[in-house]
Amino acid sequence: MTGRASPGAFGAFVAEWALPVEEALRDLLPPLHEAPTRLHEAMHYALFPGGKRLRPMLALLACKAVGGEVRPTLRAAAAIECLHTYSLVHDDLPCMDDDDLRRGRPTCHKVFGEALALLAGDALLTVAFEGVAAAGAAAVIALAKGAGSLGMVGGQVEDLAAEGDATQHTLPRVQWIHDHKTGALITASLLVGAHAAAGPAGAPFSVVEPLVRYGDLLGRAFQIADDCLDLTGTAAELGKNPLADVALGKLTWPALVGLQRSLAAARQMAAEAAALAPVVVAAAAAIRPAARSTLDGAVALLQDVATYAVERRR
Ligand code: GRG
Repeated sequence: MTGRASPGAFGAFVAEWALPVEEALRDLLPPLHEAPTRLHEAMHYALFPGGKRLRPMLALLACKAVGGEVRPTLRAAAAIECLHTYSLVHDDLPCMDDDDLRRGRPTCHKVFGEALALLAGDALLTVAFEGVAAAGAAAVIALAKGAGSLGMVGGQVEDLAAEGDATQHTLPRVQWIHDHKTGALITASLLVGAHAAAGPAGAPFSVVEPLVRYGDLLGRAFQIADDCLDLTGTAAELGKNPLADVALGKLTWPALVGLQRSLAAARQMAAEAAALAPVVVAAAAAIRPAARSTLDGAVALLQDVATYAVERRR
């Protein structure tokens, strides 16, 4: 993962797993030369080169944090990135946010046309469920719930509805939208990793509960930081057009309380997430005492990624 703030243990973790994630993505995707080639080109175009690959890293990190083997979880982690990339492709469409720049390149529909971009998104969503099946039924359910109408898609619906409607512009409303549009998939990524580590029965409630609390705070902090970056970042840093939220009249934290208070809120939430890191790891250690030595480094990893979520520049 590139970008200025990728500190400490998490930076090292990303350096270790970035290439295997790329390999798992290529493994999961249909090859470019397979018919229908234009569709597969559009899928590859949207995925490579990627963005930060945060969600697959979160899945791998959660797997490690609950005492699992990271490598067998790569396919499920790659699946989450496919699903996330579908959401970006659809989010950029003219009927959504209508953007022409993503990950430093023209958006998928600008290159392949709207119909093919829509279908490439559909195919990325579908292949994601093929990939996550490797992590077991609990992981599939977690991903479906996080990505569906009660999660990401539901959040997107309300995000669009709030555009330009000042009556909806309140902090509880923006928080709800962030929790669903962004937080649900971030939490689901962690859950996929935890369920993959746990085997067929999935992770127990004692692990899931603190992990969900951690993920929800991380997701909130991440999206507030995203709203702030829309105001302070450049197209070169972000790989997408800055000031897009302002242009669309989006409901954002900075629009409601200003940039400085938003950043302070994001940092506070990241600190609260970081404070939960030992709780998550202790819950994992309670059910897997044998894994205690590998769990030692996991607290720092979970804490570093919380810092990264708010201090990043892209
Ligand atoms: C079903 C027609 C249809 C559309 C769905 C689900 C959806 C459209 C949109 C999802 C909502 C969305 C795009 C939320 C934004 C979340 C977010 C902050 C995305 C950017 O994530 P990063 O910064 O991006 O991790 P990279 O490029 O680094 O992966």
